[in-house]
Amino acid sequence: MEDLQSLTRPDPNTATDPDFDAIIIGAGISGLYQLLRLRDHLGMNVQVFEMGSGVGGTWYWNRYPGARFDSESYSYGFSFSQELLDEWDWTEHFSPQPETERYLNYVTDKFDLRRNIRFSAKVKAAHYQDATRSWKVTLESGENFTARLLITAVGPLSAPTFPKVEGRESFQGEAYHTGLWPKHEVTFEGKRVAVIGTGATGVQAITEIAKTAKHLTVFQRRPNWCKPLRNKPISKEEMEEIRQQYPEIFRKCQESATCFLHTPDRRNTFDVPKEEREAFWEHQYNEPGFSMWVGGFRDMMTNRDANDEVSEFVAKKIRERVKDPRVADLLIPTDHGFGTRRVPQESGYYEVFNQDNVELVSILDDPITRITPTGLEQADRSFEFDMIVYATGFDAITGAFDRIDIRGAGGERLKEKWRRALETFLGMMVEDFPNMFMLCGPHTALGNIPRSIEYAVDWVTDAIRFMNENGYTYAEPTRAAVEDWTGFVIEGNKGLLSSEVDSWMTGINRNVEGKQTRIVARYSGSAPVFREKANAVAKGGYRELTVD
Ligand code: NA7
Repeated sequence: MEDLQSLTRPDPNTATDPDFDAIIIGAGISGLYQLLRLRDHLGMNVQVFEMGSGVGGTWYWNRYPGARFDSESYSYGFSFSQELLDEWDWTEHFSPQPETERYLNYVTDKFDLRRNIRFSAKVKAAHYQDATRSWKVTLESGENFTARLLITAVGPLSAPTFPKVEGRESFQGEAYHTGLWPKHEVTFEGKRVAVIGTGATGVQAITEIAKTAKHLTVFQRRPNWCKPLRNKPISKEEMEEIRQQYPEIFRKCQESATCFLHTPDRRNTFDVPKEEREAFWEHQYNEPGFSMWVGGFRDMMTNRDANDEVSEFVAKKIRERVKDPRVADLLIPTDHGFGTRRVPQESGYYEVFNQDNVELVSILDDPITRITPTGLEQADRSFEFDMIVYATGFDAITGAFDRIDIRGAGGERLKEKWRRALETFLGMMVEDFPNMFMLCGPHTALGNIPRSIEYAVDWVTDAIRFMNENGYTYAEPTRAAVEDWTGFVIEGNKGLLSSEVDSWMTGINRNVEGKQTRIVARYSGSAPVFREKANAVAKGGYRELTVD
């Protein structure tokens, strides 16, 4: 509160009302729910700008073959509406992209959200204006809009990146990035296809493309530890049973550290006799979903020897499943342990490499040097393709923010500020960026993402209600609050094996300038602790914010 004297108050003679109470960027899961809460619960005038031509965010853009949930469908959907839970039937334990996109459209229509969303409206810039205490938002089209509040719902994995390789534009065949997959049908029959990238996306796409492509060449830089997804259809009867269990399902998600249905085993690895732990992993390997990743022994992510053991268990599985031992060796990670990067979930991925129409090419020591009009080249080998699929990931967490010219009070760009030091308050607010709230921002709880989103949206809504009820037109986190939270997040990362590994989770993307050094971009503490801390802020009357 000590800064109040220096705050600029809007000049009543010149200040005009902003066009909207709030502008939300993005109509994915977080943007949709935030719109509903602000419009229907707080009665605000809200506008959403969405760059896609439909709703869904991740589930709109990632329509590549094989795209599906890695979370159990019924733990992933919205929980806020009993009516919605009663009406919607999931047909698979891990919903495929088309069904999820249908679901999000259903939600949009059920709650009449479409009328406040402008599609194909890409936000180019958002500048805070001191004089009016409002945000000026500029679209690619050049149109400008103003709002008291800016809410970013841009997603943590929504800025696709391509390899920095010469000649990409020269390729004459079909070329697709998985995160920008076209709406028209793409077929692989009779085609020679290349897939570059073997992350969670690549693993799903490769398994599907291998079914019909004439020939598939997989270019792998570093392999990941994958675990069987074990998806199954959900019958009508089973869905009825699941519906009865919804309160229990959401309670479990609330209590779990990562908001998934799975929770770590309370035992440490070496407290369990060898035979028993092998049996435990065998059981987990056969369980659906993230059982083995987030449900492992509690020291799996902190004790190197423990992690080595579970890694060796999974390596053994890979060797059993891949016939050619040389190929199996290439598919087994050697630079990181199981679970220290995102674990892709697969449905027959390893068996793909036993097929005659599939070749695995390691580009770790022999990178792609050039894309040519007809294919691509390594130093001593050239390939011809009809199609190249880039499963090369995203400029994660801060990338979508970096792509918009967001400037706070004083005019500094958020990208520059975060380049100096990535600091936030609860991952939801940033110092010097008044009246801006972030959903799925850096340093916030993620995990099973819709669970975290619902919480974050409710928290933001309560903070805005507090502003409205008190007539505040200004809210910004204090320096002390930002330092506390950022320090807490950094501290929580210490000792985790995942913090020692290059991945999007540690802020690395070699295709993006300035993203070559590991940073603490994610909150890796538990979601219940996150909520406890965020709840305390609300309960305490938002003393961590400067308001006026
Ligand atoms: P990821 O997990 O970041 O994977 C990207 C993959 O692309 C990974 O195998 C990369 O190899 C590879 N890659 C990236 N750039 C290159 C270049 N230049 N050359 C060769 N290979 C490259 O992204 P996904 O889309 O799979 O998944 C993102 C998240 O979405 C996922 O974790 C889920 O949470 C949902 P690398 O490993 O860097 O050596």
